[in-house]
Amino acid sequence: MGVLNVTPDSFSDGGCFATRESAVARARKLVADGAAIIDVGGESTRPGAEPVTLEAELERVIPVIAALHEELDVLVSVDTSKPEVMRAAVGAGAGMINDVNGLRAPEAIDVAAASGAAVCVMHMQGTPRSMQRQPQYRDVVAEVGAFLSAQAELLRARGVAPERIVLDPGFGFGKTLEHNMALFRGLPALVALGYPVLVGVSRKSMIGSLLGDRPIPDRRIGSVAAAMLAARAGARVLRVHDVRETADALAILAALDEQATGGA
Ligand code: HH2
Repeated sequence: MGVLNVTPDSFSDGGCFATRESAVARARKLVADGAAIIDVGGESTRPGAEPVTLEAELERVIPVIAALHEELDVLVSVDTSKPEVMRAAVGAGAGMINDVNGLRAPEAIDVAAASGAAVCVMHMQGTPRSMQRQPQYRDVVAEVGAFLSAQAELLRARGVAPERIVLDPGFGFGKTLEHNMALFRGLPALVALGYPVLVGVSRKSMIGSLLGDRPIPDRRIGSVAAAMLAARAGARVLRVHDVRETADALAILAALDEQATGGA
């Protein structure tokens, strides 16, 4: 899954793809580099980010989603927590709804259930504005797993087929470095819940911290290494900014890793 932020303020690439033309060109490159899904977001969720109005978010993402749907043979995902944006995005051709709020708004469940789209349920403690102030868990893997299972059950009770559901522990969303590391090591337990797992650690502060406070432009290799380890732990979708580098790493993993190829 390649990240396409059509925002002025995303943490690593804000303002780079804010016009429709630059966004479509970026998506074309991500697909050429090996992305199977393009995740289009119009609201930054970086820690401390200010919410965006419905009108602004619609204006940013809908024309881009419609253009991608028309021009590219790729699954388009909409990264939003607003039910109205989900509905409009699906109408414009999105085949996946990616909600960092984990479908907690009852109307989001309604829209997702009616849409026929795939749904990514992500865990977040708090809201982007406040989430990094003092995240707390007794057992982060168990608590995140329980939330994701409960939301998946809600979706299934509304008729969403299990193969349409993807779970994501939400790295960096209301988690300290220790929480993120525990979750990463706990990925096999989340995979065991029985749904495809999505991992998004690309360029995030977790990678920067593990490399000794590395600035964002220098987190690429660390991000690729983490994506590769996530795949090895059973993650099925990797949400990344650097698609080409990640695809190369996964090709090597698939060719040379006994565990990844089932010993073949
Ligand atoms: N991370 C970000 C945004 N959306 N969605 C899912 N499912 N999982 C994630 O880990 C995830 C996500 C944050 O990254 P980015 O989009 O690059 O930054 P910003 O929120 O500043 O636009």
